[in-house]
Amino acid sequence: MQKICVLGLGYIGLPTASLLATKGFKVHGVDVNAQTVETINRGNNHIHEPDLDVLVKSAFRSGNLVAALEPAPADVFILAVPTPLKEGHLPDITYIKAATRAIAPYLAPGNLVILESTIPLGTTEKVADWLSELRPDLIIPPINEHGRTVDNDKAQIFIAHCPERVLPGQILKELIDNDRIIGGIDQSSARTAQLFYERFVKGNILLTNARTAELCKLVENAFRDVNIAFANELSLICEKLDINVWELIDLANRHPRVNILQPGPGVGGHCIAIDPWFIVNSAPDEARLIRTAREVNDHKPQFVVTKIREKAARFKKPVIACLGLTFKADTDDLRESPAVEIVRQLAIKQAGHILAVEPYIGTLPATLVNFGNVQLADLKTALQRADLMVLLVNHRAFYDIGRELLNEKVVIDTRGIWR
Ligand code: SAJ
Repeated sequence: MQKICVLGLGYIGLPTASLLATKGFKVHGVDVNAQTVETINRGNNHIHEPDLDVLVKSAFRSGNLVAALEPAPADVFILAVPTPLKEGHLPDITYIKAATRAIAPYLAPGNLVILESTIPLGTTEKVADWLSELRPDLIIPPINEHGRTVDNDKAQIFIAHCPERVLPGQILKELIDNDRIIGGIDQSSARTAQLFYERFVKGNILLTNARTAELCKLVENAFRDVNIAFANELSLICEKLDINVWELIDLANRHPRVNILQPGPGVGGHCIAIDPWFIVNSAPDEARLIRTAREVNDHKPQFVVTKIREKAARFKKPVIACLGLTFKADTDDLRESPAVEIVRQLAIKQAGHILAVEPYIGTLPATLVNFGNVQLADLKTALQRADLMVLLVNHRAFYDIGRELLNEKVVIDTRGIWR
């Protein structure tokens, strides 16, 4: 297992491909975006992640990482393509299907196919089915009449789901240190994938079947979503009852078995706001709490917008400083950011003139650029000009703002850093 083909050079695929290349594997990275391929083949990085630029550069310099638009023969194929939501909160596995089709002609006996993408229940089995159709000449681990895979000594292709679990902002460390779950389509697939991951992962490697691994990944993110929803719901309750939610949570967390997470302006990023829907979709009648948590978290930006508009209405020509646009602290990652959505809603509803303060970006994101009432500003300007200071992201830089500078302002702190 020396030659690796990685499909999808995004947030997971590129760090994985680069790491493998620096560990001495020969990596052929594939992406459908020609610009991405070009960037990587010049040794550059298109993903925002601490230290990834250094890793990509050293992978490129080692000569072990090459990017291309098409796959190539390999020992291991890793699928790290997106699985977004489509209309009606339904999972869209089009990219998984396209990637499966793309690798099919290159497969040879003994190859291992790994799905690292987050996938709905049963997708690993679907990939096995698709490959059987596309390559009838190969023996793919068969599925019995109950939809379960069965061990077959003669199987020529190994297939496993090994979900990524890395935290944006700490990807390089977590790729190596985190425990990994490997769900084999059959036992020999799981064991073969284990041999591969053991070569670069320091965490424990735990083997199971494909369906359990699929649900395990979804459950991890749904667990966090439900817990954040609990905190967000508390923030609404406290608002109504005029109680400081941050003090309340601090106090409740002094109980030895209570650990409430932090409320915020909503849940962003590409994972937690999406993956729980995959569970709801597979078990709609049973996943009631998981669905409600999603709804609670999705409602939070709207709640924040309403609160800002109410306070802004006190001013004739309100200037509203919105501090932070990213989806979480100390990153420049804007994916599915509730802060961006809040600013967009304020702009649409003409709530005032908006000064967006985001130290990690140089230009407004595309969704905000065409509004005449939104401009990017530095913190100093915002403190001078704003009537309302709205804290949307708990970036380190915002903790140090002198409280005396906020005295004259209306303050809305969605993250509780100025409590
Ligand atoms: N958030 C809160 N309150 C909190 C914690 C988080 O409002 O107490 C918000 C954040 O501000 C952000 C969102 O939740 O908008 C998600 O941030 P996060 O840091 O919790 O998680 P992600 O989306 O960056 O990464 C998650 C991780 N999953 C878990 O921690 C269970 C990561 O390990 C996964 O690999 C990643 O999703 C993924 O790719 O699935």
